[in-house]
Amino acid sequence: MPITKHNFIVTKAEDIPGAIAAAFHLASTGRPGPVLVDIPKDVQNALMEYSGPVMPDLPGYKPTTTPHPRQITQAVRRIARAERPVLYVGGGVIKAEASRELREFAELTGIPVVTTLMALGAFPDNHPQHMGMPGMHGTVPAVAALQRADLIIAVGARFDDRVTGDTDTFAPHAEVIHADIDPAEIGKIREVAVPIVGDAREVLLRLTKAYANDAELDAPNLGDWMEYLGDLQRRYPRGFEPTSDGLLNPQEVIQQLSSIVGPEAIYCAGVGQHQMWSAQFLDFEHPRSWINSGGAGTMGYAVPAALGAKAACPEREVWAIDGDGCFQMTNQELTTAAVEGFPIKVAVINNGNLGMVRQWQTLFYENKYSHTKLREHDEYVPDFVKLSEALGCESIRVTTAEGIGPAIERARSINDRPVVIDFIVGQDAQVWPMIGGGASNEEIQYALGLRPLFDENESAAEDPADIHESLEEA
Ligand SMILES: Cc1ncc(C[n+]2csc(CCOP(=O)(O)OP(=O)(O)O)c2C)c(N)n1
Ligand SMILES: [Mg+2]
Repeated sequence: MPITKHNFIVTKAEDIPGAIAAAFHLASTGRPGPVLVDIPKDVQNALMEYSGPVMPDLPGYKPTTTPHPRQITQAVRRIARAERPVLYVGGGVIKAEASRELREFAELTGIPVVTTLMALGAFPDNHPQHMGMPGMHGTVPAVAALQRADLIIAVGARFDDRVTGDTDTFAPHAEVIHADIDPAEIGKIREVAVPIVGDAREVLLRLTKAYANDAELDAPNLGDWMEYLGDLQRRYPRGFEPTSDGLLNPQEVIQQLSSIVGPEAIYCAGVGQHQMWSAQFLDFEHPRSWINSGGAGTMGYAVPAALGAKAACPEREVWAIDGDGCFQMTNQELTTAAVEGFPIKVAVINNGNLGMVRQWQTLFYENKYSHTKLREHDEYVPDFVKLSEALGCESIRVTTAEGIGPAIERARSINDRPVVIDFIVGQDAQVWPMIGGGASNEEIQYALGLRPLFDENESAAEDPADIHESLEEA
């Protein structure tokens, strides 16, 4: 039960059709989730009469998709009064196919948007109201938008600890409107002023309508707020420090991949630094172009996910961006990709380490690198190029910055089999910004030892030149 949305054991063959119909219905409606149907061997072997199709029979299961009108009215009233509102958008917006409705509501009200790891692509990265991803490796403006907000409008998001950091100091001045299709999420982590149970698309549609039709409501005046956040965007842009070992910058690999391949592709990631750099350095414009396991933290997810994406969308270019640790968990699936004809591309960000764990060892465990090293410098064991060839793929190794672009172009030109690129990158590159585990969002570091000041009074004091100087020192 704890790892499925629902599960059944079928004890009579006649019950199989009903159980399967119910399983698909449960898995794909309300808050989607996995359903297990356990069919024992004797039931599998039994004979039965089938007269389908069968409708699911689930009298107790009625997810609420239409939000209550009173909650919508209360929400828009609060939104109109807010001075520092923020839309905190989670993966539910993508599941509900609500990107267009999100954009309409955001543009009608002018409210800034933050999108979680699961929601990347729900709102275009290049939109001026987009502050980026909040949380442990989020942008400074996105974190500040939540911390300094007076109203958080959470849609399809669950106040995950990777977003809130220490909950006692999370968004201390904010009232919360929380919309989710799963009532169990509402108020679970954070006290809520206006709970809204409903499908994210329905909620956003109705918020937009209610807002536009209420003659008493003006658009909120957000000039100062947007200026404040815009200033943070200018002072804390996306960037990275060069590696200390002279090897490739992993961020540069991902940045180039994004600029060459573009936002029409589907990108899948494993878990670790490469996943966070992908979240940060890929430019997302559309929903359903980013697939990752989020809070489940499923290492080895990228290759199978890419296979699934390619099977579902054969006309789209599909890239797995994988870590060398994750890749060793599921690379054997490439045989299936090769044999069954799914020409996915895999970019292995090979830092020779369980890099995310190494990062914590560097920052919090006095450089005690225990059990994180996966290979010696310069020794390609396992050799991912040979391994991928053996699995039926074309493969390329890249060790220099000049090699990045041509390798990506070559991978794109091969469509009769999967392609693996083994990017040998530096082992000490770190994911910045960072908020330490369990720390307050106020403690965000932009780079090693560099704490941005995102209070109104402090913000004017800092100059971008100083930041770059401290970055170089760091
Ligand atoms: C099965 C499993 N074991 C351990 C972890 C903890 N973990 C999170 S990221 C990570 C390192 C992943 O290494 P790699 O795939 O090389 O990615 P990198 O961080 O180096 O980019 C580990 C061990 C996990 N999420 N899942
Ligand atoms: Mg690694």
